[in-house]
Amino acid sequence: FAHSKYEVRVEENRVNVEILRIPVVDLDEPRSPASAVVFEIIRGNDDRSFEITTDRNTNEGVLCVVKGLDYETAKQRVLVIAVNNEAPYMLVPHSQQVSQSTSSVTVHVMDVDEGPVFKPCLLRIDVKECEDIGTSIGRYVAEDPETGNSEGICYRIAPGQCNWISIDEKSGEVRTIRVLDRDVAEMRQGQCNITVLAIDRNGKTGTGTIQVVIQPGNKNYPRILKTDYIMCRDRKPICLTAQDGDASPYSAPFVYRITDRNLASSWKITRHNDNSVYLSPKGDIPFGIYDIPVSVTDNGGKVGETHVKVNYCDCMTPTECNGSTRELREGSVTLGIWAILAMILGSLLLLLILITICGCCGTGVMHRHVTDDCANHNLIISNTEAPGEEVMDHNIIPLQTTTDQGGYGIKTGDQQTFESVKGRGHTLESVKGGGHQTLGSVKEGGGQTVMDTCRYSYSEWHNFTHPRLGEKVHLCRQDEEQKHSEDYLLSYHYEGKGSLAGSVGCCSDQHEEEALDFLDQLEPKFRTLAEACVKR
Ligand SMILES: [Ca+2]
Ligand SMILES: [Ca+2]
Ligand SMILES: [Ca+2]
Ligand SMILES: [Ca+2]
Repeated sequence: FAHSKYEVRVEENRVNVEILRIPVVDLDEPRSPASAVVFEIIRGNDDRSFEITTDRNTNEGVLCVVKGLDYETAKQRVLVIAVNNEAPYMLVPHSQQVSQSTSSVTVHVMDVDEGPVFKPCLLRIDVKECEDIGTSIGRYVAEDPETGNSEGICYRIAPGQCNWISIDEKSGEVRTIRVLDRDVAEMRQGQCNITVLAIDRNGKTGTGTIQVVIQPGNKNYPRILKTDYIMCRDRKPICLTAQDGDASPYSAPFVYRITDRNLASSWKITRHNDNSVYLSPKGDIPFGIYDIPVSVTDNGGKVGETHVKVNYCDCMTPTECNGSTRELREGSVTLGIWAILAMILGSLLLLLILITICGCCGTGVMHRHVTDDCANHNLIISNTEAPGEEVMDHNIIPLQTTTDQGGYGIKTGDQQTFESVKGRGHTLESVKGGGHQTLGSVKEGGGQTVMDTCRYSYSEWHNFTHPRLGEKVHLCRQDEEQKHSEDYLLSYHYEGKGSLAGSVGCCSDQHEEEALDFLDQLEPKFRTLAEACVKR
């Protein structure tokens, strides 16, 4: 070493700065391993704040600060540095050991005004759930390193954080500014880290962190969810289960108790598990509805009372247990849905039959005695807003005939009757008046026109309708494009298989009444059809 003592100055808290270069003198050949030197700090660097390296070009030792020094802890540091060659010393036999060359370095740490320091830098504060707003939950203070106390320091909460707490500017006291509740969406995590600033007189700041942790509280009392029960003659115990919105330890295990003294003497509760119990009658009790108040206590001591309604009944006749219990109410609702479905299906079936009947009569090849009764079977399709009985037959005078997409209109005073070509082909003429109903059907198929009328009961009607039917037949015959004829042929839908009657068209094959026995075995949906076409 050129010198045995060095003194340097460095500001506190600075890191990775070179503070000293230490030259050495070596008489060995330069730039050889014998002259290359290695420095070592052999004392005063227990905290490893310093490091020394060798500059290969100059063979100087370079002393650096690698960790911030603290003026308040130590104002100066004294290091002892040793130097060696990379190559071991070659000792002449019987000579003295070469003494190691050392040098001491005194490092003076210079004071810097620093911001206040929180102790600890992270403070955890546990808060019970649902405490009142403004509850003091702790104190968080910082010290100014220069003064060693908290005087003159003011505290703030850095903006843009969870808005749960406030800190007193002077005292550092921490209070809640909201009701902390883990059920609130933003508090579901149950904790939040909040950065707090401390500012000293000179405006230097230091930061610390408060970790607020919401401890679950006993907010809810347990309740029995299902309260309506039926108990039959077999007296099978009822399982009561309570629920509590809290987490452990403010939830299960629950303690159940019948709070009504009279009922407690006739009913008993036996434990099933932490959550549920069995409720059963103690001795012989009469059938009837029992309203049993049951209190449930959670592990935190919070009590909730629920009324359990037990319908103790014979269950031999189901109606006996009806009406007062939830299950049965639900059952009847289900039944209601099926009833509605059945009604809809029934309506559709009725419509189907109606269409089929129209089709059957419309074919006109059914040489059955279709009496005037046939008109009573759903065949009157009329938009009539009829005056009814008082309108006499002779009042019906054709005033106006319009052709509108195959439909005719007949006006009879205030009474309007429609003759309509319905669906894709069957012509239905319906006239209603004075309680008399008549049906006229016209069909054209494959160029052949067949006209069939159900038997007219009244000659007046015959006189009136005959010329009109003739006109209609004439119109049908005029249709040479077959388009209309096709329509007539497709007068009803195929209704599936399985019927003994096969199809409605089979009616045309039956010329004798005796051969129609199959009508007795028709499926229900064809029965009305059969009855409409056959007067039995
Ligand atoms: Ca310091
Ligand atoms: Ca300082
Ligand atoms: Ca300061
Ligand atoms: Ca609870």
